[in-house]
Amino acid sequence: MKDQDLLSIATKFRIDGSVESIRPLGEGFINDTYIVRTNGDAPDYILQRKNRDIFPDIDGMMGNIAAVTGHIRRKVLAAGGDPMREVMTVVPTADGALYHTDADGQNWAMTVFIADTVAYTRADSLELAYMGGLGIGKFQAQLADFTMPLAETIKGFHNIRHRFAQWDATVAEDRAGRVKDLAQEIAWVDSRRSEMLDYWSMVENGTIPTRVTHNDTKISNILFDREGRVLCVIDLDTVMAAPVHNDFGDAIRTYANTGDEDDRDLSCVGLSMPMFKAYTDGYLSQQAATLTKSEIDYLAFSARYITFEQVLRFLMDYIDGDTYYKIKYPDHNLVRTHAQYKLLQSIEANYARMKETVDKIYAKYR
Ligand code: GN1
Ligand code: MG
Repeated sequence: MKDQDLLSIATKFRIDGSVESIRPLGEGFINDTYIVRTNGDAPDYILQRKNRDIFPDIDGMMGNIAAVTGHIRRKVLAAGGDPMREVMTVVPTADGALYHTDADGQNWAMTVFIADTVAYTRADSLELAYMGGLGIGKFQAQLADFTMPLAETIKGFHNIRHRFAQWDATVAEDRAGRVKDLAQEIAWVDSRRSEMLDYWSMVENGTIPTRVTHNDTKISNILFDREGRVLCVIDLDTVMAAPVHNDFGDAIRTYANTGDEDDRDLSCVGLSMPMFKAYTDGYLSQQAATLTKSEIDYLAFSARYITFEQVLRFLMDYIDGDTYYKIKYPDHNLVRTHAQYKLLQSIEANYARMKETVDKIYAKYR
């Protein structure tokens, strides 16, 4: 995108100061993100082009973000915290809208850049895993009394019944002609269908409640201050009503993996029990008082559920010819599939110990 175009988009928003530069930021798979630097004392800003294919309901998404950040802001103020640092601030356009649509029909949104923060691309210590759990636990706890509804930004995002329907259609269509070489990988998904649907049935029948969840809880979505304290959770695009398990399971999938999400060396990939324990400790330090028995009982299972779902999603995108996730090389989605499957196997092998760990930590906070 040309600098001049970016500048004209940035100035559609109610920003303080004048723009000095606009540069790309970060490595998200989905949106395009820029940092807008301003002169003098004015804050800097984050400008994001929201991916329209993935987030078609921009009104719903931005409405969710505004409602949730507004709710947290009131909590932060009541607790004597700093409302410009402990929650994201959405910057409206000059005419008061939550986003701007450019001449090409692209949707743009802006938030205040929070300065002097530390973010991590991977949780590489037990302290950090504990703090990450605390951060997501606190986020959920701040929203425990949020009045629904929230828009369902991505239909059926972590709904495995919906994912299996997409899966069946994608495998049947075989758009890229890749199914013939994937018998083993496809069996990984199909063989776990019933246990995954059994869990989801409990969400459908209300045994497992839904709450406000973030739905993308990797550590890079938490901002810390320089002293290592959690400031706030960012990337709220996928905030939705869902089981708390989505957030817990996705955090374990990313934090407690000893390797990378797309590791080619499968011997590096596996579940770290100490990291699992540390994250669970931080999380339950904030959420033990809120969660019901069914939520506690399926916390460990959620790591299986979300990691399985990620295997399915990466493989489905590979079968579909790589249309969803940005890839860096031709079989990237297949490499991701294998790495996540290795993690899934490791979680399955540790499952009994994971359940014991949850119960022990829960008992400590009750
Ligand atoms: C996507 O773009 P990013 O990194 O925030 C995806 C997540 C996946 C993740 C896998 C909206 O998140 O669900 O778990 O990639 N987000 C969406 O790395 O699909
Ligand atoms: Mg995200």
